[in-house]
Amino acid sequence: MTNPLYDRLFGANAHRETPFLHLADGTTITHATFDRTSARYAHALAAAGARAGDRVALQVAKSPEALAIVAACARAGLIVLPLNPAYTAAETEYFVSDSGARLFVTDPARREEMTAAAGAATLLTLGAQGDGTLAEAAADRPETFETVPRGADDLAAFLYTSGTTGRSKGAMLSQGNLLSNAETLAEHWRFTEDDVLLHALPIFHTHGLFVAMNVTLVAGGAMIFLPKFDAGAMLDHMPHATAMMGVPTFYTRLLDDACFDRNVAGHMRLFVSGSAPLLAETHRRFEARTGHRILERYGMTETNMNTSNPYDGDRRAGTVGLPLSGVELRIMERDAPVAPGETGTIEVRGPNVFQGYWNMPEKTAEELGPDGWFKTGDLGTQDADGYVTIVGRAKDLVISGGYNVYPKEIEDLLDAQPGVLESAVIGVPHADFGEAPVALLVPQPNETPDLDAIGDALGAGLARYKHPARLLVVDELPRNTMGKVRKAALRATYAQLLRQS
Ligand code: MCA
Ligand code: AMP
Repeated sequence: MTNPLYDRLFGANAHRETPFLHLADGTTITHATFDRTSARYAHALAAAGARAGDRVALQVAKSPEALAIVAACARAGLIVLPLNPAYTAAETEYFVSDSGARLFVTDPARREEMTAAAGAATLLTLGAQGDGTLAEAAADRPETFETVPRGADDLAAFLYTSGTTGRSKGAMLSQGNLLSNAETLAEHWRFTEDDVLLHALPIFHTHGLFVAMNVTLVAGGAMIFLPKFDAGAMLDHMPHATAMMGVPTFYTRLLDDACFDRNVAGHMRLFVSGSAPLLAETHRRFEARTGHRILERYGMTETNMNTSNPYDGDRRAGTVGLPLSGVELRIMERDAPVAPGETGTIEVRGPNVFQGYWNMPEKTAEELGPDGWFKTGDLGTQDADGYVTIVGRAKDLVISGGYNVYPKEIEDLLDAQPGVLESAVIGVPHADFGEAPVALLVPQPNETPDLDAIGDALGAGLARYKHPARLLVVDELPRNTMGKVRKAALRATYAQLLRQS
């Protein structure tokens, strides 16, 4: 093999005249057509100046062309850096400049807005309909491409993950990281070429891109590729699918639809949940409604997937299952493993664990030990049977609808607003998104913060999903003897705040 990731995921399917993508408009794209498209994009990326090892920042709508660019990066030895299109220009600028991206691909409608964010990168565009300068540049290129040789240790992707303190960190994932996990999961979850995955996740995170797409490709299967989650569309397409991967919000929204029943789910063989905690109650309601037991798994941007409930064995509600084959997991307390059933921080080691944070050797050393153990920042237990349960997070993080929201990023912005002395952002239970951020503001003495103006400042600076569901003015923040804000106490105080939403 000259390029393990391309060869195994894409090259191995290039001869298949069978469907790879079924689109919402009824069109089907075969594996063979997809491979020819990715060859054209690989030529276009090379013509735009990208060379092996360069970063390509990809902030585009979910489309077959976007996936073809991901494949093009693999075959051209480029490092793909997927970015959420919801990011503001201010957020985007950091990722493009920090990664030193050679190319930055954004939506044609945002070309002007993103010119400054592009910095030294060449700005190209790709629209949801396959329009834009990159699509034009790819249109007449050859449909074969000489694969650029790569090895398992060469980098394939950067995914930025915000830090609980400081700047967002670029997690460097190698070809071997992505491929080993995709192969393990495809086997564990019994994917075959007959599978049709109902795909409604975004493609700028591990879940939608490296789990859903790569597992399908390892098996040579197909995806019903929908632009986003919409319960009605899911119900329409599910009878033609065999598997679905989703965040817990997908499952609660499906259950909220009275038309969702055993018949709709009758053709399905597997429902996978992850990215955020699935309530045991949702698991039970889902089984009662459909007869299916959701298979919950646990992963991270830095590690891909770590654990999974078994395919054949007992899928235990409220647990994330057992360590995947090849993945070691331990629960630690003050540098020593705890007894079975005791709580500690979860550490993992294996071929899935990333190569470190881009240009941040100190941050890397803090979290990834020289012996290969990675500190996840999640708190968990492991029972005598090996089942892992996540009981909390040592890191200050809110997960809203499967998206990570880092309180520190919002607090920094709030603290800089006129009239604000200090702030604290906490995650509060939310019926639809699992949890949602809420901000508590302490005013400067004798001042009244202008909440509308603060809302506008948040809008300009932060993607919509990071906006606090409520801005509350309080007299003071509770602190411990070290002076640290007692967020657990705040979470308890405001636990019912969003219950009605
Ligand atoms: C949308 N909004 C949100 C969220 N999504 N607000 C908070 N949290 C969110 N997750 C905003 C919209 O901008 C909109 O604002 C309003 O909420 C209502 O939008 P709605 O149409 O209801 O939302 P949606 O577009 O249907 O999206 C909800 C969603 C989506 C389907 C849950 O957020 C989603 O697909 N989440 C999946 C995220 C994911 O893939 N995570 C994996 C990363 P307005 O009304 O103002 O317009 S984690 C990962 O990869 C690790 C490794 C792992 O383990 O998997
Ligand atoms: P990210 O940094 O976006 O990759 O998010 C990873 C984090 O999502 C993990 O560290 C966990 O806190 C959380 N997570 C992922 N899967 C699960 C799950 N099944 N249950 C609970 N939390 C999860």
